[in-house]
Amino acid sequence: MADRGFTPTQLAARAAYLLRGNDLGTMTSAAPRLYPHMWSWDAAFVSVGLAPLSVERAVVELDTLLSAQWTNGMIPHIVFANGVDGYFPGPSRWNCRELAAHAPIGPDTSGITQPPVHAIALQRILDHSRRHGRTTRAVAEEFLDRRWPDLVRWHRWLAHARDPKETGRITLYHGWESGMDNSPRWDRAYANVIPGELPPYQRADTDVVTDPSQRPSNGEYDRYLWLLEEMRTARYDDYQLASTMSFAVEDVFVSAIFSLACEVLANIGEEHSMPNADVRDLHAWGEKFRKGVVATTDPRSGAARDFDTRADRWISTETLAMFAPLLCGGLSRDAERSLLRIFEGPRFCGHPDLRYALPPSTSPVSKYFRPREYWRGPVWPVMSWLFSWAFARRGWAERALILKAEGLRQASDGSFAEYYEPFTGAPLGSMQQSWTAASVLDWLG
Ligand code: 9WN
Repeated sequence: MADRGFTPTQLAARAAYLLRGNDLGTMTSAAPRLYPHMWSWDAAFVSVGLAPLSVERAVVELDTLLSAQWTNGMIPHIVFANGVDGYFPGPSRWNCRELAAHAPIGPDTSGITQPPVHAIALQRILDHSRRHGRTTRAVAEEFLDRRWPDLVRWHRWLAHARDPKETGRITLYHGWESGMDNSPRWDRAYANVIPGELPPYQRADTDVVTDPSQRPSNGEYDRYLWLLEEMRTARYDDYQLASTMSFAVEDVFVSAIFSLACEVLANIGEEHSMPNADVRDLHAWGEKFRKGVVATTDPRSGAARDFDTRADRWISTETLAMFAPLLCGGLSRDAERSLLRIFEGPRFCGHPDLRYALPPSTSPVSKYFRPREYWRGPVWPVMSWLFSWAFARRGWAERALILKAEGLRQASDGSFAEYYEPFTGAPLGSMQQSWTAASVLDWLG
């Protein structure tokens, strides 16, 4: 499958080696230098990649993450590795231990959340465990029994605390919660975030990625840090955040992920005879959030939109977010076909100048497109993986295979970059990014 560079066997070996290198014991750093801690959605994708290597180790990864779950149900976006420095904002800037009533007693965490992809990881772990003997299967099943209530609590928190207006869409109070930090999706919402007096700070990311054009700007960082100040003032209280944050958007992509994750978890629950009431709730949330996603779409093109609740304005962008309904379903046949045509056509994967037929984070024809700048254009391998996994689940085997083949061609340079320049295929951002290796391992597994 590789068109140059490493063969699939070599690539799999290197990906496994990378994950071992990034393994801090009971957590895998998202990347060795830029992100030396555990990130929530990274950890889920990482366990997808660990599962074919060791079901036991994949379980440990999710266990570590869930041990940092807040008492209100939130899974925090960062679990800080003990005694590891080198990332800003670190534990003292968040100060959750002091300020947040729901923060865990054990590990230090950030005070925000990230997309709920964890049920996907659990499913992959259970799938792999079935290929093994009784002992490994028992490890996966014991984990499921033990952590089921926590996973349901996580979903319940999202369904309630993060849908205060009951729209069937998840509200975010920080762009970092979307995982697509500086996507053009958030530009207008961020324009309304006016930083006041900020405690002094020094970025650490630009020491690692020394080309500043690949990272968010200083102006963007001021806003990120200002939102953090607002959260500290609200003491990270769900109720307070809903009324006081100057950034509050309904994220259609996270909502679609949530809908599908609810269905995945409900199916696991059914298969493993988990409490009926939980399974019922999960299906109901799956349905409610699918409807919430579809309600944002253009009836003809099927393209989805985010919503800025502070400005009371829809956010239409030519970014990955417009494809949210392809993840969770629910569109009419015509709208779905039309959205697939956009995904595969010249505005995205079929753009004639692309090096690989993979979805760029922002369409190359959008006026906001920047080919090297973080979530404003580059291709993110883990997003290609997510779409290929979701397409396979929706029964679109051929489409899933194309994404996988192209994703592997892109990865065959062996850098396992965080993101890639869409036209040249140049690796950008952090090298040896864990979730890139994990995507490759799942594809090759
Ligand atoms: C802030 C770890 C994380 C990913 C996010 C990605 C980036 C952090 C940063 O790195 O965000 O959370 O410092 O830029 O945007 O999706 O989870 O890989």
